[in-house]
Amino acid sequence: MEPGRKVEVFLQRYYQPEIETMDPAQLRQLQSERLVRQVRHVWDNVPYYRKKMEEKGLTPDDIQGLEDLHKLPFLSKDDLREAYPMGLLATPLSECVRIQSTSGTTGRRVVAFYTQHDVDLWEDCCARAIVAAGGSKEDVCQVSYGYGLFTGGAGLNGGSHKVGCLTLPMSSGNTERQLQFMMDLGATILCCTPSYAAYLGESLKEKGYSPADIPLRRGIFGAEPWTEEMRRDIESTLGIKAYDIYGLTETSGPGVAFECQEQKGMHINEDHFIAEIIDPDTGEVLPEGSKGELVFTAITKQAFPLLRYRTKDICVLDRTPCSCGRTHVRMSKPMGRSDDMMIIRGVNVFPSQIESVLLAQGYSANYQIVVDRANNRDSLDVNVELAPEMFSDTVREITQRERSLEGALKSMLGIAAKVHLMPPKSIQRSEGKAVRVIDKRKLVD
Ligand code: DLL
Repeated sequence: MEPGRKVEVFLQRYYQPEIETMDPAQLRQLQSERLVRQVRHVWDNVPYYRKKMEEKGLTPDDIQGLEDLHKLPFLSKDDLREAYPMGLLATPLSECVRIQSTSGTTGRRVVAFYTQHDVDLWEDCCARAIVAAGGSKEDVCQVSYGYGLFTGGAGLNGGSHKVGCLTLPMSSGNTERQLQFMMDLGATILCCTPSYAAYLGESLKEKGYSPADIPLRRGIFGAEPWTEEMRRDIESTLGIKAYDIYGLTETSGPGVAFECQEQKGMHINEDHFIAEIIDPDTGEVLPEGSKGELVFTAITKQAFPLLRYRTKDICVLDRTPCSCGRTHVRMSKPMGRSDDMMIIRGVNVFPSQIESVLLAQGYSANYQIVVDRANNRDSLDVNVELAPEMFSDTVREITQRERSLEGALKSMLGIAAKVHLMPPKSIQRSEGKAVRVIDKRKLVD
């Protein structure tokens, strides 16, 4: 156990035990029935989807169960753009009670619609995640994901209510007040992005507090990639156990998958989502255990039910039994997105590879990757912040540190990177999803 981490007590094992531990054959049967019903629902109500099925020569009768899933066409972000804003809506607008949306820096935003039934099921998924992390009605749950259009705040807020936690709807930002409320109101669970958790940990230390001074016991972090090294870092600075949670706006938001206390991947809520892994280049469905792009079919959503939606997240599914007793399949941490992968001098580079080298060498996750191109040659620069105690090093020591990091990066990536060590606090902190890659080649194209 990390120093400063408090003792863990699990008062409740599951939020919906009958579903979370359902016999796998029964679960497949449930998925089949729901799939058949959902295909009929989109066929009847979404002309856009009906056309896509017709183009493949399909009618709902061709989908009799899970074994026919592969026949359905994929949906991608391009379809969402084309059908924006309401072309994929499957219920009358008057049945919808909510929208949420992505932060979408490029292209059109994704707008997802929810009926009250959809909100309920989504909150159940988030409640499962909170209970799996050891949460119960005895907890005070500080939700520091952004509220508003982003799904993080709304989803965890709803889940926390369902579990019966006292919910602190902090939203992101105002770090001073976050720490004050955490202490004054006795927050035991923190929900936010891992980069904001790291920032809160850093601010706590700066204020002269130790992990033992705060009541927090667990964190539920997601919405962006984070490495095991970053998990250990956050766990020790906040004195908690940190759990991963995954989801995307298109499928409702957080809670599509979550970690249990075993932390051997995230259980996908398979009664609501069917997961497949495909080859991102050919679209071919890959055998279980293969690494590829995750595809989801939402089988219970009413208003915005995407079928075979390509997430672009690259991961592996694992069906080996989990000792927590949950029977739902587990997904690995996304190893990056197929559209996150940078090709630098012909080599595939994922930001997560760079992050694990930095954290393994004792640096924090405050870094920025800058890719550029001059004279037809790609350059890779990594700006890394020094911890205050390293900053006093001599120029020679700093240069040595830079060379050592460059060596480690070269052996991880197979290509050379230039490292620049920067003064403490020189890289902007993130209150939501961190922006760690600046690809100037893309800005020019
Ligand atoms: O980030 C939903 C969410 C909110 C998940 C709070 C977890 C907690 P979007 O903004 O639509 O939705 O972004 C979805 O974020 O396709 C992944 O690439 C990435 N992502 C989400 N969770 C994780 C995670 C929310 N645990 C996109 N690890 C997804 C790595 C994640 N990447």
